[in-house]
Parts: sequence; structure tokens; C-alpha cells
Amino acid sequence: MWQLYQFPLCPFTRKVQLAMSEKGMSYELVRENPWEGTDAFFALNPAGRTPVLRERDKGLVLIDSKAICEYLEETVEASPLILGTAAQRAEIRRLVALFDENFFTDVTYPLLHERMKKRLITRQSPDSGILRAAMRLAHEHLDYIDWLIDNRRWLAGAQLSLADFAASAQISVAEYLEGIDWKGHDGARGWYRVMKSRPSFRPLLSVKMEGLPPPRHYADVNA
Ligand SMILES: N[C@@H](CCC(=O)N[C@@H](CS)C(=O)NCC(=O)O)C(=O)O
Repeated sequence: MWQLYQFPLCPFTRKVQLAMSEKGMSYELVRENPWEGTDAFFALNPAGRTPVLRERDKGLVLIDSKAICEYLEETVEASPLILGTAAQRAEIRRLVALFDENFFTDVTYPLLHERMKKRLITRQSPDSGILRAAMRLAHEHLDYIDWLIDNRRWLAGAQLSLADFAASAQISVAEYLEGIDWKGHDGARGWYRVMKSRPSFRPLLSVKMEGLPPPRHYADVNA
């Protein structure tokens, strides 16, 4: 049985969860708060980050969501998520990197820091300037998704791919942390509603971070 080390608002874990569910793989969640920096977790992952995917019986430990998703893609034939020609696969990887790196740095990370870590760990008030900047940058990313969806069926082209799951994983955490305002983004909103309605997405929407409830519309697939 695969074990996935995670905490509920880790967007990279969410991407891995979505990929595994789409591929019909089952896994057990193991709670890990990386900021606690336990020796046991550092022994598993010297970088001290979630997600980590482990298969004890095979003695296999996979680290980093990109490496994990590539491993899944290479080893599980069902529901390919990095698919098409070499150029199409490069486009999927470009968009995965855009959301994993730029969206995370611009939007998800500041929201996690200001609204989750400060509230639950350091007991500080969030910095409203940082939150405003993150929400402004979220609008720019949503503008880009609007453009993609105006021009393509899915984010990376004609097929549903890992790009859609990487983007929606980041957005789902940002939305949980009230950092997404859909006003003026009908294209992106319609696409995200479709993503939210997928069976693979449902389990993510029901999970809560203790002491930090999501807004009411968060789990509503029609919102
Ligand atoms: N490139 C890594 C990034 C993983 C990452 O940054 N994880 C965050 C949680 S979302 C983490 O564990 N941060 C350490 C901490 O919060 O102390 C991946 O794709 O897996």
C-alpha cells in the first residue's frame, strides 16, 4: 500500500493525490507537518518537505511532486496525464512548472504563510499588504487561465492533462485560504468547476485543516 506523507493544505500533495486517483491508485494518508521538522521525517526526506510517497514493502521512497508524478506516469499506464507528441508533452510540463513554481510563489505560499502558519503556528496577525499582493497576482494568473481556456479545450491543449491538475491543486488551496476572487474570470471559473466536479477532486474538498475552516463556497461544485 502506498503511503502519502502530507498535510491537508499542501498543494503539491494535492496534485499527487489527483494524479493517483485519476490513475485508479489507492493510498493511505500519513499526516506530516513539515514545519515541525521531526528527525523521522528528515530521515525520510532530507529536504524536509511534503509530499513524500512511500511503498514500505518495496522499500521505495519517492520525494518531490514532480518526480513522483513522472514516476507514476512511467509506471502506471492507466489515464496518461503527460500525453501527446513531444511538443504537447513539453507544453504540459511548461504549465505544470508555471503553476508549481510561479503560482505557488506568487499566491499559494504567501496565503499559506499569512493565513495558515501565522494563525496556527506563530499566532501572529496576517500582513494585509502581503495578502493584497497575493490576491492581485492571483488575478493575473486567472487572466492567463481565462486566455488558455478561450483558446483550448483544457489548459495545455485538447486533452485533460497534469497541467489541469497542477493548476487546480494550487487554486484549491488558494480558495480554501480565501485568496481567489472569480469576478471577471468566467472562463477560469467554468474550467475550475469542471475540475472540482471530477470524482478525483471530491476527497480533497471534504478535508479540513484543523483550526482553520474553509469558506462556505469552497466545497460547492457550482460556486
Ligand atoms: N518542489 C517540491 C515543493 C514541496 C514544498 O514546497 N512543500 C512545502 C509544503 S506545500 C513544504 O513542505 N514546506 C516546508 C515547510 O513548510 O516547512 C514539490 O513539488 O514537491
